[in-house]
Amino acid sequence: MKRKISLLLLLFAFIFTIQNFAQSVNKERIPLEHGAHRLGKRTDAAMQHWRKYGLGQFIHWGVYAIPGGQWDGKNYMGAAEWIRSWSGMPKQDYDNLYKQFNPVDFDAVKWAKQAKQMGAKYLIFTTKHHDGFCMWPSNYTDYTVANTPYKKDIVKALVDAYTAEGIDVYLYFSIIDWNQPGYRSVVKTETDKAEYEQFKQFTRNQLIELLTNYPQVKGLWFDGSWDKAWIEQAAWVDALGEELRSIRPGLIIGSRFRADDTGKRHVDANGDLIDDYDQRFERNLPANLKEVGGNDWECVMTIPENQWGYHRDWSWSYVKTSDDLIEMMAKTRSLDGNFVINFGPDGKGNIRKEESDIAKSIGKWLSINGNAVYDVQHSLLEKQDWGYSTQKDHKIYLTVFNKPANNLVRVKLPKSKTEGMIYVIGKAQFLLNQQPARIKGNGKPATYFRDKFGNSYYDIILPKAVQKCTQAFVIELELKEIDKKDLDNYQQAII
Ligand code: FHN
Repeated sequence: MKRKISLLLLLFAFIFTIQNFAQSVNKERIPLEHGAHRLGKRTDAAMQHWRKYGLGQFIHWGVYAIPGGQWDGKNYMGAAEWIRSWSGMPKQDYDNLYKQFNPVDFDAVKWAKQAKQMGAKYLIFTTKHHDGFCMWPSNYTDYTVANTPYKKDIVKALVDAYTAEGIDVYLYFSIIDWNQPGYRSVVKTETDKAEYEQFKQFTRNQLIELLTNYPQVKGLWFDGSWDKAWIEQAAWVDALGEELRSIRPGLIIGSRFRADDTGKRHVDANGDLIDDYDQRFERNLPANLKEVGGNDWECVMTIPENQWGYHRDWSWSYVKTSDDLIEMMAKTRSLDGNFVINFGPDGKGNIRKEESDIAKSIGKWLSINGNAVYDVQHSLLEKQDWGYSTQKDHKIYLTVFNKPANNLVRVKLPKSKTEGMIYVIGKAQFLLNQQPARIKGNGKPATYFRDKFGNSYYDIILPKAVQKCTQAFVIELELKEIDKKDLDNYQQAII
């Protein structure tokens, strides 16, 4: 019997070893020439600055703003900037829209001032969407703003106005171009191949042109790079990326530009992020830091369900409120990302009232609570039911989105990493207006306690003024690491 058990154990040990060996072989890195060119985050000044932004503004604007999702009496429920490809609108009608493009109300300075008031630190602007219409006077096609009744360079106006307000500018550029004869989503024949080569050169020329014309831009924001034809050009696209970076040192490019040698996008076949930050979280937020995978990342978000360009009719989908967006922004920041809110101005150049109201309301909230959003990272605290937390040095910002019904915010403190030390709150205050208010807790102290598992907590009783708050509010804490024996002195430290 004993012998049988020993043999069985030996067999298990053998299977275990083989499994481990197989796993370690699998873990071997796949040699890639065009995968990630760096492991871990970029550490240069440009990228460190990008990390501090917190909030950005996206603007989708082009000739699709003229129909605004409606044509010939019909409402097209899909994304308004795609109307050219929905069955119903004749392509010829769409391709002639530019002859009517005359946004007489467009005022770049007004937009930039509004973005600043909202608290945006960067702009992403659609220089060219999938329809191929260029918002700048490109030398490489006639399908540009220069040939509209408006004539003027919109990209220049925006780059100048936003830069003047201290808002960094990034240029959105679609790889898909429905207007170019050489464009293909798939290359099948020799003719396709030859024409696609011309399209590649055209794309390269336009990108170099954009970087040359607008030297202030900080980065390029690519879209439509999911085409099989583009994915197959990994080596060429990689070289183009290098060329663009050499034209503008510090240039920031997200993970939507190029695929690796095996066709993988965003992260390469070894699981490493391609280029500077992860763009996968469009209209979605990661659940936790694990999903973020230690990468820089950004979430671009629409206000209605899925409309980027101007759509006249927002009645058929849920329209996010400023509170929805504030919660998403707080969550994004607690997970080390940047949050970007999309605006879709109309064909005349007006920003719709709903968007302006949101900009105002977010701006008001940020003017009080901006410390919790700008230049912060995820905090030492674990995720807790009341909301989200961020940190800068020893300051921790709690964005309380779910105000507890008992008006008591219980903060679970992190475990100190230093032997014999413990974290306590040295000071806490509510950011209720421009002048932070010290916590007075209705005369009751906020109390510290430890549970039987050794976890420590602070219970913060909300003062009357905060109890009345109908929006998310922020509590600023200052954490101190102290010796356990000194704990008694800190029991009432936040009063
Ligand atoms: O197809 C586009 C869409 O119209 C919009 O521009 C968004 C913005 O991120 N990008 C594509 C969809 O992922």
